[in-house]
Amino acid sequence: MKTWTRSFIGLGSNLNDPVQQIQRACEQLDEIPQSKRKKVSGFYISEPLRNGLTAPKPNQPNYINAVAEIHTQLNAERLLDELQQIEQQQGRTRSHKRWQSRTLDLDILLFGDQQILSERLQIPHAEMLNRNFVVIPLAELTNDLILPCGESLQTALNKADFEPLEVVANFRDQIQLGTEHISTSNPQGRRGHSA
Ligand code: A4P
Ligand code: MG
Repeated sequence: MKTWTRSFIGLGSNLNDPVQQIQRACEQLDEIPQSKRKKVSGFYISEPLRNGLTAPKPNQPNYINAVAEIHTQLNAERLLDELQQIEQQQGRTRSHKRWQSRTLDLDILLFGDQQILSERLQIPHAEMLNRNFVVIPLAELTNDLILPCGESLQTALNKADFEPLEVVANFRDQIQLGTEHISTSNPQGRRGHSA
């Protein structure tokens, strides 16, 4: 029997009705084979990242960011394929320019307790602990997470002293987890698709 991995996905959008884009993307996460969406954070509004401390604020709209927890039997590269397909379906275009506005960006933040560095993937996501729009929604979903580096998410959050963020919407059709207990690296999905 294949094992289940708990993964956290970062969602971001700043084009074409971002709240709607994130809502749709969360619904699409449910369609990924051999996977099950479990929880979605609130939808937070955040200013576009500056490319360096002294750089001016980029001339682009604010972002909506959220984090979703999914459990999957796929490996990380297959999961990335599925996420990129969802980005494409929602009109994501890519240019050579870094950090361009986008209808949808889906990043794998964490994949169980795995540390991956390949041509296509860096997990944990390289910048996640520096970004309030990642750490704050992630902490909303799980308060006892130990990162693959051995540090707790709570410690990382306390150290960073982030600017607070405002929740502007919530995911409709939130799944309640109840008292189910799941370990970080090898969770048992409640109703995963069969392999
Ligand atoms: N890739 C490597 N690791 C991963 C991973 N863990 N998850 C590779 C997903 N992809 C990963 O990504 C480029 C390549 O990264 C992929 O082909 C994949 O193989 P991309 O989505 O095409 O490009 P990108 O997202 O523009 O690049 P980058 O540098 O990853 O940007 P970020 O870090 O995603 O930042 N401001 C706010 N407020 N909120 C935001 O969400 N996002 C960005 C983009 C900038 N400013 C923002 C936000
Ligand atoms: Mg990306």
